[in-house]
Amino acid sequence: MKQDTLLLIKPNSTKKNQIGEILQIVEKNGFTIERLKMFEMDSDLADAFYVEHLSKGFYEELSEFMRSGRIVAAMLNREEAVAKLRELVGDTDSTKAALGTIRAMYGKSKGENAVHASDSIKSAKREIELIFK
Ligand code: 3AN
Repeated sequence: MKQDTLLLIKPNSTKKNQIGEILQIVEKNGFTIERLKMFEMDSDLADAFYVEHLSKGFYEELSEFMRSGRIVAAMLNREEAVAKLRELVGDTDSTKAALGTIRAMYGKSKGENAVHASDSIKSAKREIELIFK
């Protein structure tokens, strides 16, 4: 079934001029870019986007990082988009991400992991609404 999912290219990647390369990988893997937006997160948006992580020890670091530069959001569509994008993106910890995944190629650590990909159809809906509202 065709689905939409959300990809965020995080500030460390936009700073390194990797937007084009990452979008190209995504397109080459069968995703259609339906919507595209460049923006900066403020703390309210970070709190809303990462609401499930608000109470975690790493949240301040995560919020600060996500507010440290421009983000590119892409709404992507393809068959089984949510699972396929998670597969293409790789493990949260970039140092453990499988060879050939976006995080293995462009990420540095667990925090600075280059991109975000929605983890379920429900999260994808919520995150797309939040970012493209
Ligand atoms: P994923 O983005 O792979 O779904 P989540 O939902 O567990 O991973 O974490 C959301 C974001 O929070 C991650 N992309 C990462 O940047 C950050 N994060 C998760 N765990 C840690 C951690 N232990 N230390 C620093 N940042 C973390």
